[in-house]
Amino acid sequence: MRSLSLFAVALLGLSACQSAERATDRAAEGAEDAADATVDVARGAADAVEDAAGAVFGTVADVFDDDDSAYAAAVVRPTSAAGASAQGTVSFRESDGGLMVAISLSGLRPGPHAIHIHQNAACGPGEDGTPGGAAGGHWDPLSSMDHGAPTEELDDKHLGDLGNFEAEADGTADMVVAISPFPTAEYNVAEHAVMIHEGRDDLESDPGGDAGTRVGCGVIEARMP
Ligand SMILES: [Cu+2]
Repeated sequence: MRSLSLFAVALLGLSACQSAERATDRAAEGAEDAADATVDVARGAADAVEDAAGAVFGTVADVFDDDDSAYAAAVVRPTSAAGASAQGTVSFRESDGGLMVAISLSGLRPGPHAIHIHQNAACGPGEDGTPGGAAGGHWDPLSSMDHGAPTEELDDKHLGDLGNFEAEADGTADMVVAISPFPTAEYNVAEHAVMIHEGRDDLESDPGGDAGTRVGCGVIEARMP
């Protein structure tokens, strides 16, 4: 618990602001928040997931509790990229002819970020050490072999091309983006990875939209019946 509290303080301090000076000022505040967080963690200990660094994230079951219309969801954690701190949740709902993607993230550089579904249900480094590389390339079950905008026709984009979203000045993003067309009945997003990139997707460059480093990733799980 002690290492968890220290980690929580560091995390709260870092995400609260980018200036080291202000982070110091916030440390006392962060300690109080961390104490509260510790209580919450203790309550959720039965299903909490602890990573190698001792950080505790929510579970996909928690995401489904919060979003009862979601059919698939992922808990996003930072990749191994230096300075990566993107974390939160992404959930997926069906809509008429499309897909609704609910994004709730923090620890982001303010501004636009690419979000994609990558092929593999894995978030670790690639064989060459690339952060998030184990997720492979964009999910492309229709073999379009063509990167594009999420609003393009199915043969002009990968199904995993979810476009961009905007992070606020405080590094958070809470929004729902609509992807259409998207054949949700035929293609399930589960058992793939949702990837958050450091940069903006230019919506055309093959194969990845020139979106930069992979900074956050989560394996997408289906809701159990
Ligand atoms: Cu990507």
